[in-house]
Amino acid sequence: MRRQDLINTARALVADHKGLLAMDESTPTCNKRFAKLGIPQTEEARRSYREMIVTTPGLGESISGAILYDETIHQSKKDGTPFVKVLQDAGIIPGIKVDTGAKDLAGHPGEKITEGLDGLRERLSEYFKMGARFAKWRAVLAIGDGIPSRGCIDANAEMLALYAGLCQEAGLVPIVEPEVLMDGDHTLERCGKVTEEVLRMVFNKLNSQRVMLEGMILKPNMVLPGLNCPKQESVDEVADATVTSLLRAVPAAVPAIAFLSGGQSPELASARLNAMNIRFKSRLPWALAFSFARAIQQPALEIWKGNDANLLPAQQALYHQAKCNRAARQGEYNASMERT
Ligand code: 5MM
Repeated sequence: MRRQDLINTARALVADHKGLLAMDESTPTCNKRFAKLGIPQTEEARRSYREMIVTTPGLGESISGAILYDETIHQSKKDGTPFVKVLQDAGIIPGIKVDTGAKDLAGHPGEKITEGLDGLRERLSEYFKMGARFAKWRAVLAIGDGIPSRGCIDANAEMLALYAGLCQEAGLVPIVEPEVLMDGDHTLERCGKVTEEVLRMVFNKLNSQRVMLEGMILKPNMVLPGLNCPKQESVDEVADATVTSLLRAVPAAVPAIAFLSGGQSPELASARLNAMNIRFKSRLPWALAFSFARAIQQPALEIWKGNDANLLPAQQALYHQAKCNRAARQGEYNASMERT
C-alpha cells in the first residue's frame, strides 16, 4: 500500500508536464538574497514573500509540488490559512527540505558534507502529519584541484541513501539532490565525468539501502562548463552532455529527473531543459523535469522587493517563469516567450 502511495506521489510530481518549485531557502540563504535587494531580513518579511509565492493565481497550472523550509511549513497567510492548505487547495503537493545544511568535511579541505540525520525519523513523521508528501536533501560537490575526492563523494552519497530510506519508511518521496557546483574554470567534459562518478556512487548506495527507485526523484545539476571556463558550450551541446551522463548513470526505474538551476539565468535554464526534451524525450526512460528555485523565483523577488504594492507584477513574473518551464518540459519553450 505505502509502496504504491510512494510511486503514485512520485508520478504525480511530474505529471502533466509540471515541475517542482524549490522555495526551501534556509533563513541564512533567504536573508542573503533579501539583503542584496535591501529587503528587511525578518521572519515577517520571509513570511510575506512566501505568501506572495503560494497565493500566485494559477501557479498550480505549471507547478505540481513546492519544497518548503521548516520555518515556512509552519507559517500561514496573514488571514491565518496555513501555507500547506493554500498549496493543497491550489493542487500543489507540499514538500519539505530536511537536511540541516552542508558543513566542512573533516580531513577534506574545500569539501562539504551535508548533515541532518539526527532525529530525522521523528521529523519526517511530523512533516507527514502536517501534510508533506515528499522531502529533499541536498549534497554539495565542488570541482577543483583533486576534488571532489572519493571520500567526499562516498560520504555524501551514503547520507543521501540513508535519508532516502528513512523518507520512504515515513511515506515521503525522497528527492535526492547531489549538486555538482558550477563554480570554477573546469570544462564541460570534466563536469560530465564528475557528475557521472557522483551519480554512480549515489545509486550504488541507494541500492545498498534498499531504496525503491520507482518511489524517488533525482534532482541533479545539468552538466555545464565552470562559470570561469573560457569555453562556454551552446545550449544543444549542454543538453547532449547532460543527457549522455544521465543515461550512463541513472537507472531506468527512476521515474523522473528534476534539475536544479544552480545559478543559471531563468532563460538559460529553460532553454537547456527545452533542448534536452526536444532532442531526447522519445528515447529516455525517465521524465526530464525541473525543480528550480532561483530560475523561477528571481525575477519575482526583484520585482516584489519587500513591498506588497508590487505583489501583482511579482506574481505575474513567478507565474510566467513557471509556465516557461512547463513549456520547456514539452520542448515548446522559446526565448520569445520571455517578457511577453
Ligand atoms: C541548489 O539549490 C536548490 C535548487 O535551487 P536553484 O534552482 O536556485 O539552484 C535549492 O532547493 C536549494 O537547496 C535551496 O534553495 C538552498 O538551500 P540552503 O539550505 O542552501 O539555504
